[in-house]
Amino acid sequence: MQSYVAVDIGASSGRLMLANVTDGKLQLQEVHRFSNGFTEENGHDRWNIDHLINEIFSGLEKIKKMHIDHVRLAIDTWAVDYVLVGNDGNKLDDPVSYRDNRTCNAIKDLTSDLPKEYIYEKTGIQFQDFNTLYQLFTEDKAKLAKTDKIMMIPDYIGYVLTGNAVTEVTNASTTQMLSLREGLFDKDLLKKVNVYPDQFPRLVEAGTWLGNVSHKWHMRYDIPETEVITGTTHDTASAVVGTPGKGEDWAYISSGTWSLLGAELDTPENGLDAFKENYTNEWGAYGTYRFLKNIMGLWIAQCVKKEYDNQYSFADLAQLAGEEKPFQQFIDVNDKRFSNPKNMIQELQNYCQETNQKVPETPSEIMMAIYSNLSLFYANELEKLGHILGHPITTLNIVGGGSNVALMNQLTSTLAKVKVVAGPSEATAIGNILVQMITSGQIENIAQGRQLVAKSFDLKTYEPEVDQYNQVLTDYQAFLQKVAVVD
Ligand code: LFR
Repeated sequence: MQSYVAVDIGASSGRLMLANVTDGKLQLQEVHRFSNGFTEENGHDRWNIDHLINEIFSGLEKIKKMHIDHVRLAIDTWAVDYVLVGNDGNKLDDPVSYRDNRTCNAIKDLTSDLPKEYIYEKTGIQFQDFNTLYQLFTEDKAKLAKTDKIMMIPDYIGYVLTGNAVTEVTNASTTQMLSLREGLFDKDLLKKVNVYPDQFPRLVEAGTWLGNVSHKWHMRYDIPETEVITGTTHDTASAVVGTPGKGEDWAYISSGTWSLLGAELDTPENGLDAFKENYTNEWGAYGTYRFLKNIMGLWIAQCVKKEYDNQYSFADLAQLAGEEKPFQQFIDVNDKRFSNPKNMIQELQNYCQETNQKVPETPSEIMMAIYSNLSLFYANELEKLGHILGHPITTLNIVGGGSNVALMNQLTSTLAKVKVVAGPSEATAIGNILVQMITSGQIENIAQGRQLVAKSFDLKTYEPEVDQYNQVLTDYQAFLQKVAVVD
């Protein structure tokens, strides 16, 4: 029986999930979990990439102890961040986090002589100041000149493991430097940020063999023989593959640190409406596109949880929220101020005070403010998504850790008047595994993979509660208009 390992690393934690197919069902087991986060080092918020790599080996050692001698493995992580590698093949520095504030003016500066419309028409990618394009724009020029290779985080990890370097497209598309038309890095955009096409390892599709974990690692660690596949290296791309969507009119939310809300498309949608609403066309597995919007997501809850000294679990926090009435205040959860504040609770409270609304004080009030406003934001975006795509969304598949928050699933269903199908919460690891199974020839395509997911995991369905909160969404939309920042 073939064993697969998904190395799935998000902004707050990473883990190794071991998988196989038993009795026609996909079985998943978490064998190792470790923390992730950025800390300030040399003036910037940086990821400790060596720590992440060491943890992968610790996880593989556990697998070997389970008497598994051979595995296939693929890595997925968050997007946009990169490692600069010098001529000696070693990293020049720890990678800077996309939440570092070095790029806060970069969109304005870069687009002063290169219109946004031009960049969007070329790339179809949303404007986020943390995109690789703007990070490279603010990068130390001397360091860039010393850079032999620029590698996205999961590609770099794959390179350290195997010695082979590639640039996988699902993640590379988030750089905002790939040309939709040519399917390659866009020379003009690269020039604008002082990098050359050959500084990126060759582009590959998701589902490409990378190589075996190098001999040198076997000398140091007691690990199984490990064949590395370059899968959907972007965690969101993996999550979409692992979403059991059915029919034509479904949308998804991959709900983790971020909530990524969108639809899977066969052709990019980079027209004026999509541009105005800042929707993105990230490249997916097997020629698909992730047409989506980034929403601040559970990051807000993760920060709050830490600020309460982790005395509550996420389940506790959801229960506390349930003690309050929803919609006691409106919050634009995508306001940049929530991206990396010194103190999230304080930031939420200041926001409510500045907008003359009830200030949430207790953990219950804070949590309900977060969940009800995320649901409102989702419902508002679903309406826009339906408008841009030219058909209403009838089913919303919510996957990822956030799919466990029943309260939010129900509120979203009612506000957006859609059926919500919640689960699996492990969609990212599952999508990572499905792509490995396709590469290995164990299943044929995504459709077959999704059938396997639907058969293997319990999904919960929520229907709209009739006549509840009819006016709330309209009032929220009016509120967003009022507080909108024009740039
Ligand atoms: C989710 C995610 C999003 C990306 C953000 C930053 O984990 O990968 O898709 O926009 O992180 O990389």
